[in-house]
Amino acid sequence: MVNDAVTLGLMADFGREAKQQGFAVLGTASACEDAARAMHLENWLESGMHGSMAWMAERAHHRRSPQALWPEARSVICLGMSYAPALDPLLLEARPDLARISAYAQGADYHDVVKKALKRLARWLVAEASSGGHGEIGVKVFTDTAPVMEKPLAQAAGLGWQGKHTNLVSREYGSWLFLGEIYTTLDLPQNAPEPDNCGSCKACQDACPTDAFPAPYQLNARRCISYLTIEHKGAIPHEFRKAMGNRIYGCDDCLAVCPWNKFATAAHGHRAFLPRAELAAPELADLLTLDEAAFRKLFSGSPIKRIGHGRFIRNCLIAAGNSGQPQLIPLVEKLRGDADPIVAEAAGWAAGELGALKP
Ligand code: B12
Ligand code: SF4
Ligand code: SF4
Repeated sequence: MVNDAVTLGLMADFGREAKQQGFAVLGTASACEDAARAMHLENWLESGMHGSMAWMAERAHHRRSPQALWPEARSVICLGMSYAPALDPLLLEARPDLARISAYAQGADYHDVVKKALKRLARWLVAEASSGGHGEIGVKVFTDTAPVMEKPLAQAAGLGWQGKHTNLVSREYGSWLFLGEIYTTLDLPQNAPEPDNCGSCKACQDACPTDAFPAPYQLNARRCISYLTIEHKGAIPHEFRKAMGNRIYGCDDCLAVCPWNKFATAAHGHRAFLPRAELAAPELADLLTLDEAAFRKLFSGSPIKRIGHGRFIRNCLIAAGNSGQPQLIPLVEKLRGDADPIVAEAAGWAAGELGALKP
């Protein structure tokens, strides 16, 4: 039997190791089900707010709690890696000739960076637990893609709270944390959950260009530009096209306006997420000329490659239609004959929008 002091010592060493692996913050939560959390997920799915993300519903029975996914799990170690940007992500709003790529996607793909760091840490934990007398322990690591409710778990582990925009906000690292977890069979002491510090603020809700929040703490993904540009496969619904402006991949608006970000500096950011020069403020004209091979080359190692060439060009065409830049017309016209009907339709719309500017 291992005593509490040994476990606390192990976790103190683990904390140091996590920092070495690039994590800014960590905490521990229970793997048991939380009824309110599971109910909110159920309500959200029942109301269809997940849109076409069928994978959210398909494994909802696993997503509802850590033990539903892995009954042997006893504790969840939640970790956050910072990608705090050096520049305000809203700066490019006034530059319709340039495309806006969300801050999280201007550097390396976090799925790769966080997953690798989690695996290294999990291996360290297994080895140290074994040599420290805990015997053989089980671990599983996750970031983003698994059926795990990462934000409420991180709140329970004391990393921050779910703000009214639904993302986790940290007192120290603001809105700019990627989340990852290690589920383990180890019984670990738990952190106190972080209380909600939003107060009467509603800056994030007011900032949303598509009115995607039916109520505080609830997001209708079908209206969210992040969903429309990344997850949605068909034509972009007309009602959201103007509001998308020059955002071609994701959206940072509700995060960027959060007052808690004044404590998050770029110095906190992991260097893997420093913006690649060619992705910080790309010219729309350059992006519209990318063919499939050039798209793959430019976005190798970036999360943007996941949406594929067609969806990417569709997004750029919406931005072109919103740009008021008649010099883009020849590039847009060329894409009207594209074999992909979604691209061809978006090109037709953009040409109409730009043509309407001509006398
Ligand atoms: C699906 C998904 C999306 C969807 C839907 C987002 C959403 N809010 O659900 C879309 C595509 C829109 C999206 C967008 C983004 N995402 Co996303 N996404 C996810 C994913 C895969 C699942 C989230 C989920 O479980 N949603 C289901 C809902 C029900 O859960 P929830 O938001 O936690 O809801 C809680 C509250 O809203 C509350 N609640 C619900 N109803 C009610 C009712 C009342 C009355 C109350 C009080 C509370 C309440 O309870 C729920 C449970 O606690 C996670 C990864 C993961 N596995 O967790 C990443 C994740 C949330 N995304 C992430 C990021 C970075 C983003 C973007 C910022 C990317 C971008 N810049 O474009 C945007 C942010 C948009 C936004 N405002 O949320 C990060 C967030 C990190 C953080 N610090 O929080 C995550 C955690 C990925 C990661 N590993 O880092 N995302
Ligand atoms: S990411 Fe953009 S569109 Fe989505 S909820 Fe936030 S502000 Fe609204
Ligand atoms: S902008 Fe205001 S309401 Fe929104 S998450 Fe930040 S503190 Fe909370």
